Amino acid sequence: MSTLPPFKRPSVSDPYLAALAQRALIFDGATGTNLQLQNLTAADFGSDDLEGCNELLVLTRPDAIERLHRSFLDVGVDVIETNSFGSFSLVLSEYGIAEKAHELALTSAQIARRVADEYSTSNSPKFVAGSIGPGTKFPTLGQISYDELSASYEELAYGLLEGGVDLLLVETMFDLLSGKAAINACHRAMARHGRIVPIQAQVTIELTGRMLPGTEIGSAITSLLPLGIDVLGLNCATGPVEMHEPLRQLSDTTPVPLACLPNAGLPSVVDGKMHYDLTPDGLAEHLARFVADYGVAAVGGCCGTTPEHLARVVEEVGKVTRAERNPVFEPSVSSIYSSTSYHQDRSVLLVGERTNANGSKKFREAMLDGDWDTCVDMARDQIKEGAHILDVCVDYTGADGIADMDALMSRLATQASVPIMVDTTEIATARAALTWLGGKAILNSVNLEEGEGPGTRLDGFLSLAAEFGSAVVATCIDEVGQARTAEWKVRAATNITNLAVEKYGLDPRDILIDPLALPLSTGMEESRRDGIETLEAIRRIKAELPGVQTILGLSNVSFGLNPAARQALNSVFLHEASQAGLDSAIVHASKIVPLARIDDAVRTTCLDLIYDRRTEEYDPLRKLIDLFEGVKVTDTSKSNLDDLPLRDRLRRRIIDGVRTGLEADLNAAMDEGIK
Ligand code: THG
Repeated sequence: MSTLPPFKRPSVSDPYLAALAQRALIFDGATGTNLQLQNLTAADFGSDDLEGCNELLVLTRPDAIERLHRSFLDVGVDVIETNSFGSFSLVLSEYGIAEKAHELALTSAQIARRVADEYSTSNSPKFVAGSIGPGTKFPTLGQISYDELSASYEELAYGLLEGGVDLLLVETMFDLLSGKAAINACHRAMARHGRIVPIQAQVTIELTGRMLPGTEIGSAITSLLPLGIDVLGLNCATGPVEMHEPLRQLSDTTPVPLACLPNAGLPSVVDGKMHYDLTPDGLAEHLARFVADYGVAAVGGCCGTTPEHLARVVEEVGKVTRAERNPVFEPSVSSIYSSTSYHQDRSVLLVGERTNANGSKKFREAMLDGDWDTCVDMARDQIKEGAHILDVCVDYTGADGIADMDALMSRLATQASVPIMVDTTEIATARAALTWLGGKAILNSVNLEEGEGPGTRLDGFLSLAAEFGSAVVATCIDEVGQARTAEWKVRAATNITNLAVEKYGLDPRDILIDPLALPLSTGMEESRRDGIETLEAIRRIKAELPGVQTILGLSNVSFGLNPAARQALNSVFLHEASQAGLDSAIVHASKIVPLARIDDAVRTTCLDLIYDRRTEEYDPLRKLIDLFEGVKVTDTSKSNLDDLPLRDRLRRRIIDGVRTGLEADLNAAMDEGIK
């Protein structure tokens, strides 16, 4: 699938968004519940096999769908939804009618448009929301690929646009990756059709307070907003009572209008049918409070809500004043589970470096062997050791980056609880990773080496970042080469930031500038000032480029020294960089030692090396090498599982989900008869 050009946004005078800015808009209620009330039979669907495929009714019983729309418009709702929740090939193929996708989408929109226009007046315009449901498959779990799913949604979005909808409603999303596939399908359909309408995205929070895979609402906010949506909200799964907490969070943090369409309470099964028992009064009371307390902009009903419910909602919401919201947005990245702020109190944001085919022999060998369990274990170990994010690199000469990324990300998508930094020089490898990650990832990295413009890596990477809502690391390299002075680093950083923001629509807070930590260990004259220039660049970038983040691949500074010396120099350099304003660093987290634990003589020597304080008779590099001659590192942070008794070892492996060695331990335990 081709990469998306930077998406276009609806104009400021878009009628739906303009109305939403003025007053709370009321959406209609349930489709399924109310169609059931019309007592349709198999004949209405055309055949027994197709019974229950409500989407088909726009062709077989358009009058029933019209009646449904009228029943809600008659009680005064502002927005009706097209009967197209599952009108895309993936869902329709379950009924053997995939080929009808376009016709169903188009017709559903045409019917809703015609009825809405009949009720529309200049004082009270009626809007048509083109409904795009999630389908039944989880891309995050690998049940369907991102690309296949997105292509299927695109057909639906295109038909809805042709039929004249006012907005595209990506609703009932239980998997963030489906949400991304649907939102990008909308952008592509709009680009093809030539008409831009608002996108309203609604996720579904279960009784657990999370989306089905365990996704927190904060993760949805972080991951979906950068894709270019105009309204964010919740619908389905629970009644309004359970929505207070997620709505409060949305209200406090989300810088776009909010929507909320609950069910008529929690469902129960009565006489073999779904039953919802929240009364019209109950629903109306909660929705009016959502508007008055949380400043929700659009409300309506989902499963179990009838025209009687919506009649009361129209009345009660009409009586309240919508709260002013002052959301405070926290720039973050996200895993499929939870969101991680770039801002870490009293610390830098730590990015684990070990899951890198070039940076770790163990990881590389596991990857080349297809031993993915070991790769995943290495990811988890780093999280335990304090990594807030994982840098993942599979680039290795002779290996198949796309296949390796696929294999690894299909696992890490659900088995890594922290956000992923995708470290690759290849656009296709980066894309393979992003099509697995429902959360918000970071692309590492882009630079100006090939310049800008179509066909450059910069263009490829920044287009991907815009499409998938990722953050990016931008390294200070331009057409001349690696920037070596602070002045040059700042210039490269400024150029790339301006491009990313102006041409690709990235938020400056999602740009992590890497001024490049170069080895201080070479002893070569031209690299002596690298530390000074890098620290100065961090200071200037933070001062001159408001909002942008800074990052370093810390371990580079000590390449070639012995491991104990590396640990000391890395730790001292990190401290200096952090003082200069560094926000994040790619590190081996357990190898960073607090300054207080570093011997004074060692610390002074490291500082002298970093700040190039040489004299005729004193070379800090020489001294550092001498100080660590024969010294070994002791890694105290990691308890060695193999040293534990079998029973404790098994317990740890099971609790921590460490597969490696589990089978052998289980066999040993069975042999020994442990119960
Ligand atoms: N900037 C950005 N990204 C980067 C870097 C950077 N990604 C890669 C690298 N630099 C940061 N990652 C590492 C990972 C490992 C090591 C150094 C940097 C490392 N590894 C040991 C070695 O090679 O000696 C471990 C060996 C092993 O265990 O086998 O030093 O600068 N944006």
